[in-house]
Amino acid sequence: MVATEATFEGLAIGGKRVAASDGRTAPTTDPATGEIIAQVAQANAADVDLAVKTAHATYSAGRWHDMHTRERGQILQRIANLIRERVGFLAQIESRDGGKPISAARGEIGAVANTFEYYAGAVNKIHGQTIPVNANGTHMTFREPLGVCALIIPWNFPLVITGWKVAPALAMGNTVVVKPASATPLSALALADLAIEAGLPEGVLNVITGSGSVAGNALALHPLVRKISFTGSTEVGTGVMKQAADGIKRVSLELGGKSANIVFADARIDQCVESSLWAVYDNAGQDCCSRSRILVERPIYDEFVEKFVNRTKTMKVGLPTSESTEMGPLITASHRESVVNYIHIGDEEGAKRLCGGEIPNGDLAKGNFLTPAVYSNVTSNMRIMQEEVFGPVVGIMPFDGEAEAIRFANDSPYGLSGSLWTRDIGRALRVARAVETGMLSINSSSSVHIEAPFGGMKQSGIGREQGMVALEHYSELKSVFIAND
Ligand code: TAP
Repeated sequence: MVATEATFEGLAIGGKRVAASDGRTAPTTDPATGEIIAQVAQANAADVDLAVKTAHATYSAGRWHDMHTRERGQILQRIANLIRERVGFLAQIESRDGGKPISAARGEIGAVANTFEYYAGAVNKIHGQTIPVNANGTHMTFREPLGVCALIIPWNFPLVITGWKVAPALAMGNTVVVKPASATPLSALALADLAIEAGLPEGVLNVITGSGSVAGNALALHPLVRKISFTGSTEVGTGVMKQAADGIKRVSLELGGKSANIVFADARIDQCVESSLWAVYDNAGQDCCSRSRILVERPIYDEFVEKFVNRTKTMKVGLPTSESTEMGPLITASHRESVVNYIHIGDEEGAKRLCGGEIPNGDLAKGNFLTPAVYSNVTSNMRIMQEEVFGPVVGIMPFDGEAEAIRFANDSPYGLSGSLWTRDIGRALRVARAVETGMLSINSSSSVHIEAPFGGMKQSGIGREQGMVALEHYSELKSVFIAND
C-alpha cells in the first residue's frame, strides 16, 4: 500500500482537515527518486492562529485534562495499538518521504508505538507529594498541565520525534500544535487522523504543515503557547529560545551534536567496528546522536581503521524500497550539497579520505545518494571534526591514554551523545563521568531507550525527552498549603 495524495490534504485542526486560508500548497518529494509524493498545505500566520486558538479552547474546556486518568491512558494505548496495526502503511510513508530504508522505517514506527504505550502507562503514575512543614497544616504538591504546547519537529526522524513530544505532552493533559519539517510533513498528518480514530477528543492534537520561517515562526511567537519543544539545528534553536523569552514560554531544545566514539585498546575490536559503523551511518549519518568523531587508542589505531574502511566499502547504498539496503539517500539535493561541501573542506584541510564521498550513478542518479566517507589524518581543530556534517562522513583520530581521550572528546561545542569501548570497568566509569555529554553508551552504539532520559549538554540543548522526566517538562509543579483549622 502506498500513501495517496488525498490522505495528506489540508492542515489537521480541531479534528478536521482544513485548507490553508490562502489555499497555498507545496510538494513533498521522494529523496530517492525526486518524484512528488503529495501536495501539502502551507499554513500562514492566520492558520497558525486558528490552530493555537483551537488547541487553547479545547484545553480550556477541560475535555482532555479533566478526563479520568485511566481513560486518558486507554486512548494513548489505542493510539499505540493503531500505530502497530498500521506499521506497514506508516513505514511506507516515512520511507518515501524521508528516504529511509524500509526495514529501518518499520523499526522506527515500532518505536513510536512503544513511545505511546510507555506514556499510556505513565498517565496515572505522576503525582505530587505531601511535605512535612513547620506549620499547623499539610503542604502538598500537584503536577499541573501547562496548556498549549508547540512541538516543532525536524526531518531526520519525523514520527519518532513527534511521538517523543506528543505522547508525554498528552499524558500530562496538555493540548498540542505540531509543526513537522517541510521535507517530511506526511507522517504527522497520518498520526492526527489515527489519534481521532483512537478516540482522542478533537482539538487536542493539531498539525500545521508549512515553512519554518512562516508557520514555525508564528507558532513560536503565539501568545497562547505556553511551551515550545523544539528539535532541530542549534542555529534555529537559538532563535526559538529568543522567541520563547517573549511571554516567558517554557522551552526544551534538542539540537545538534558531534559525538565522540572512544575506543580503548582493550575493546573487542570486531564487535566495536560493526557497532561504530552503525553509530555513524544509521539514517545516512543524519542523526543528531551520530558518533562522527572516532577516537582510537594508538596501539589498535591502524587495525581499527583498516577494518572500519573495509566494512564501509561494503555498505549497501541503495533504494529505500529494497529490504537489503543499508543506507538510503540524503534528505534533499541541497542538504547533499552541504555534505559534499564538507567533503571538499576535509580534503582541503589535509585530512586523508580513505574511501567514499562520491555520488553514485545508474539507478541512484535521480536521488540524493552519497557513498560513506572515512577520513584519517584528522586533527581535533579541523572543521570536519568540529562541525555537524549531518551526513555519512567520519574522522578517525588516534589518542594516547585516558586523559587525552577525554580532552579530545570534550573539544566540541556540542555534548549530546557518545560511546566508549573498554573492558576495564573502572576506566569506563571514570571516562563516562568526565565526558561532557547528555548521553553515553559503554560497549554499545546506542543510548536511546524510551524509558531513559534523552537530551544534551552545552550547545546540544536544554531539557530532556523520554522517560518519566519528560513529563516534568510538560507540567508545572504547584505547591499548596492547607491549614488544619
Ligand atoms: P532545522 O532547520 O533547525 O528545522 C527544525 C524545525 O524547525 C523544522 O520543522 C523547521 O521547519 C523549523 N523551523 C525552521 N525555522 C524556524 C523558525 N524561524 N521558527 C520556528 N521553526 C522553524 O533543522 P533540520 O534541518 O530540520 O534538522 C537537522 C538538525 O536537527 C540537526 O542539526 C540535528 O542535529 C538536529 N536534531 C537534533 C536532535 C536532537 S534530539 N538533539 C534530533 C534530531 C535532529 P522547516 O522544515 O519548514 O524549515
